[in-house]
Amino acid sequence: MGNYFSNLFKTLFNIEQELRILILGLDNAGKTTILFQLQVGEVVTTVPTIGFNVETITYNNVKFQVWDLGGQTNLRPYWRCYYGNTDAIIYVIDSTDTARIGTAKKELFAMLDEKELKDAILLVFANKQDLPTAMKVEEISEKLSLSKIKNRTWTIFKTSAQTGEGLKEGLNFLVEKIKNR
Ligand SMILES: Nc1nc2c(ncn2[C@@H]2O[C@H](COP(=O)(O)OP(=O)(O)O)[C@@H](O)[C@H]2O)c(=O)[nH]1
Ligand SMILES: [Mg+2]
Repeated sequence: MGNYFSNLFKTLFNIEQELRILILGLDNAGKTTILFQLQVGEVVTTVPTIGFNVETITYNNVKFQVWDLGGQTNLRPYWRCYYGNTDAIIYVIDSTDTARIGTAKKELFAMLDEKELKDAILLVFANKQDLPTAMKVEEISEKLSLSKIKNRTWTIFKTSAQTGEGLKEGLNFLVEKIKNR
């Protein structure tokens, strides 16, 4: 799988411009697993003094940054340090977490409200689709009210960070949209 993504990245992200992609979602959604599944570079974890982890991988001109949403709302202002020039947000949902889908929605719309993220493409990953209790992608779409998102390119993919399902398709979508901007 590692090689596979490396090759994919070579062809997909072989673009001149710098790209910044945020991978966000509640804790336990599968963000770190996705990062490792991509295996395109070393994952560097930094803990800013204020106390939330930011994981970063860089592949050529593409930089992915990951942190957990939810939890302490007083950290929110510090997240802004990472928003600048964001091309895309990959929003990861634990499809088995029916209890927190409402929180996931609230956090998503709070992010989309951020002025600096207004031009970012949104890619939602309905993750953990390999598990039998996973909600279907349509249900997640509905519970997140994705159809209410206007003035932004967005889509939702079913994924499994475990098997790799859907990750390639998702990244393909991103690259196509970014190229056509
Ligand atoms: N079955 C299954 N487990 C997953 C998947 N993605 C992540 N996990 C598991 O869910 C837990 C949380 O994943 P992690 O990547 O740490 O979530 P994060 O908090 O969003 O970074 C770990 O035990 C992962 O192995 C998936 O697609 N399928
Ligand atoms: Mg993590």
